[in-house]
Amino acid sequence: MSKLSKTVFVAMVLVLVFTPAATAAVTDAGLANGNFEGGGYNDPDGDHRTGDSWSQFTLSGYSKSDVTWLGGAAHSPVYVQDFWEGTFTSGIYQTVANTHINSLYTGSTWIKGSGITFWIGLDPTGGTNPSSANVDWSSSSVGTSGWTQISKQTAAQSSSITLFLKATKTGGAANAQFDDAAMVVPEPATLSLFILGSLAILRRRRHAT
Ligand SMILES: [Ca+2]
Repeated sequence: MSKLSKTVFVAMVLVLVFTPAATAAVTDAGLANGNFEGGGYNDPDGDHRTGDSWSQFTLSGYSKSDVTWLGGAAHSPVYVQDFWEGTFTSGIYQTVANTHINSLYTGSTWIKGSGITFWIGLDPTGGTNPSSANVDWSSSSVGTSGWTQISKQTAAQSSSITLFLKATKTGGAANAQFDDAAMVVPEPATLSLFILGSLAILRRRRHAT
């Protein structure tokens, strides 16, 4: 075995030894303004403000919404996506492009609101209809006066995937609030490419000697 081959072999062994840590690595799937610090816009009017890069939906009832300044009560710096007013099922969604088909995507968000019921959903086909049967919803979580994280994982089926954050309010005084939404994808592909690359170098060296 040449010196380079030995070096490559040692590198491969090291990679295999550290495989559990390496495969646990995740990468940001490209969700924008997940922390709601990036501003908002009227969707469709001043009573219904939505975080930039997100779109709003109402499935039933009536809600008002805003990107609300909560200061230190926000989960991350100061702003949250906020729903209140009557009884409603409302939420927001965002489609992320350049997904890898069959890769597992994990969407997550922090939720707050006593007695509010929350869900997080993923449409692995990239659709934007919250009523579609394609949306893979989490089980419901009832909010409290503190921040709780919920998540959902699904395998992408097209070149884009949509994250939905949904809340149902049936009474009470609490607002439905979201902060620090995220979408990540595990990256074993990088590791596999490295091993394949190392094997290719080894084979080339063997042929050369
Ligand atoms: Ca925030």
